[in-house]
Amino acid sequence: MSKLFHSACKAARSLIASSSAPAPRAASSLLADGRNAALATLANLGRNSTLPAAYAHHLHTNASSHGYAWIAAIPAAAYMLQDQDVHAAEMERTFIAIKPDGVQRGLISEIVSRFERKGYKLVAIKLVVPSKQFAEKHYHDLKERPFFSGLCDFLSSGPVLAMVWEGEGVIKYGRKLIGATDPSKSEPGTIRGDLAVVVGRNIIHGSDGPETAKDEIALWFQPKELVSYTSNEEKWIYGVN
Ligand code: IDP
Ligand code: MG
Repeated sequence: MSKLFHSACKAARSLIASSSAPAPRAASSLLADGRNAALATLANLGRNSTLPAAYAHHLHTNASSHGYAWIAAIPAAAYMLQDQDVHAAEMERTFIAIKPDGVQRGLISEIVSRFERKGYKLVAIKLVVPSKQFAEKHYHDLKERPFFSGLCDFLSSGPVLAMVWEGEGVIKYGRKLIGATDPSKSEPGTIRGDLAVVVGRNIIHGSDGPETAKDEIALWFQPKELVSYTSNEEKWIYGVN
């Protein structure tokens, strides 16, 4: 039920963003997903003049018999979509850092712009020089590797641009934007593929999964440094058809 509710919220947001709602699908798929529920809800709110009255009527006469009394909550959900915290809460976040080599080479704007242009949202950013102990915490899972000490020396050798980016699938796709660990094997078009040559100077770090993302964000940022806000572009970046 919460899945349906979630997708109804998304559909409602998309419909609010567009000036003309799409025509509804066949009545047989009524209530098959949250999108149709959201369409009917908006008809109820008088926002959608193109929805046939019979369609909305069908929804109402069937709602309680199918155990969909929760649908009454959707107008409230549509209203809540205006609340930036509600929206921010449903989005994935990842930790991205430009290492000292990337900062020194003047690649900050190039790298930030690749995440921005993709459609991800920057929710935290700061320039820091981490201590070696901090670098060792960050790379704790590599402590058995022969390059561990040199890697931590390097990360703590100068300014690092620490960031948190937010968006649907940002953890996995962020890694795609970054490219393979060894730049000699990274695809052209990726950050490391285009801008780096050797593994010891691969200019950028990105969390490799949901757990590491959570841990790394908590290591580098205090909760109050993470800024939840609604970007005006979101209604053009996200939507359902
Ligand atoms: P990742 O940065 O792509 O997640 P990891 O395997 O987590 O790659 O390694 C962390 C960092 O350690 C790499 O980004 C790279 O800077 C460094 N590193 C990885 N493998 C080697 C190596 O074989 N020699 C030297 N440094 C390495
Ligand atoms: Mg890693």
